[in-house]
Amino acid sequence: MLLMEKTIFKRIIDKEIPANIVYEDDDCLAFHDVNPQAPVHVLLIPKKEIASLNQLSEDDSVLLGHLFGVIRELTQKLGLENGYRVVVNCGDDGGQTVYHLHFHILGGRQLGWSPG
Ligand code: DGP
Repeated sequence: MLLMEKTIFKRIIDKEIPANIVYEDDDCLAFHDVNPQAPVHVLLIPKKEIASLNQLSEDDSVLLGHLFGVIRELTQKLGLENGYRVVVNCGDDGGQTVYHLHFHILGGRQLGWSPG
C-alpha cells in the first residue's frame, strides 16, 4: 500500500504543529500565513483533504458555499471592510506549494495588480 505523507496543512488540522488559528469549525480552519504578503494574510482550508481546485467535485458544493460564507465573516472579523482579495493558487504554474486546497485572504493595504 502506498502511504502518502501528510501535508503541512493536514498536520495543522490534526494539531501536530502549531498555527495562529483565527477560526475553526467542524469543516474548516483559518490561520495566519507564516509568510504574510500583506498586513492581513489568512489561509482558510477545508478539513476535508482536497489537494487542489482540480480535485473539487459537485459533492463539495455545500462545503464551498460554507467556505465563502466563512470568508465573508472572517473579513469582517479581521477589519477588512475597505476590501480584500481571495486567491487560490492551483498547480505548479499557479504557484501552489501546499497540495491541500486553501484560500488566501489578503488585505490591510491597497493591493497591486497584476500578480506577476
Ligand atoms: P500556496 O503557494 O498557494 O500553496 O500557499 C501556501 C502558503 O502556505 C504560503 O503562503 C505559505 C503558507 N505556509 C506554508 N507552510 C506553513 C506553515 O507551516 N504554517 C503556516 N501558518 N503557513 C504556512
